[in-house]
Amino acid sequence: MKLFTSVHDVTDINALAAEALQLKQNPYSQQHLGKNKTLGLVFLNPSLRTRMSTQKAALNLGMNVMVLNMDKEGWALELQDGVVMNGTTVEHIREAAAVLGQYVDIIGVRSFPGLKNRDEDYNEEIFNKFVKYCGVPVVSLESATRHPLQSLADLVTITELKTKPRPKVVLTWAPHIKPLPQAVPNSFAEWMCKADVDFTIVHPKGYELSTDFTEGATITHNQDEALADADFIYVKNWSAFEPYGKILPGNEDWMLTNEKLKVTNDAKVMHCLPVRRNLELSDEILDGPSSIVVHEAGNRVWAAQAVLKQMLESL
Ligand code: AN0
Ligand code: CP
Repeated sequence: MKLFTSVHDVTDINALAAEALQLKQNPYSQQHLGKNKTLGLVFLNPSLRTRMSTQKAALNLGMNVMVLNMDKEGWALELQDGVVMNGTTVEHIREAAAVLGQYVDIIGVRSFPGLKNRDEDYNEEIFNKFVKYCGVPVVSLESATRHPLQSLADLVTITELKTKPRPKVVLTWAPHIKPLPQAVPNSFAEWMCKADVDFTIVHPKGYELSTDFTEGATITHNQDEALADADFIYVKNWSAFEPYGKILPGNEDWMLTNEKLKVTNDAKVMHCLPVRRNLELSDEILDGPSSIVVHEAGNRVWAAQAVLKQMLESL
């Protein structure tokens, strides 16, 4: 594997999830693969889980890791071609990415959407320029439209904890006070549409995701009906795709509660984290027996390790 940006970069998602679970059983079995190999992690935005779990995964494989918080520690990046750089930007992404590629064998990049210009975000301009100019394999640490390491960890978690061959999985929109990217729900949707699950997406009218990510999903606006008999509930806020990046008024009652869980099949509740308590998800759920959010975050290590392993094997 030379590129990990979406579900389309993976030939067999179930095999990759199985490999992650194998690595969980035996984390240090592949240390030879990463000897004298270096992973560079480049962050243009904050991160706790992706940062720590991907480093841990690389260390488990015997790699060295270097982290650059580009937004705080790097030079201000110019992205446009052909401009006179007489403003605030100091270094062009052409040189910055190419130079990083000289120092490391694999690069991870986190680059959130601006949520202002939909075409720019959905064309993945920043991420794709890194891929184009760095010259080494690239793994997405969440780009403008997708978060594949998260989605793989989510698939690993569902595979690990399911109690029937084809569980019902429901992605439910949750309230938030800030406009958040569609990357996590887009990505979760495209992975679940390929997984062995019955997949439903439920959200208030106006929060339709791009259909590029949801083919095969059942999409509804009635939360109670969608939650009926669910085995896994994936809670996430996202801003509107149209009008792009906006929060629509109302919908505060979409926060998940224990009362709403009563119609489910004793569902396990997932969230990628970070989560705003009592806005997106209630204390009673996060502190109760239904929540598997910390377990899910733990599985980020094995997801990242499975991906890095396949990349190291193809170097
Ligand atoms: C980000 C998002 O929703 O994409 C990162 C989630 C992993 N969340 C926030 O910005 C709160
Ligand atoms: N879920 C996730 O990617 O968390 P971080 O933003 O903290 O990395």
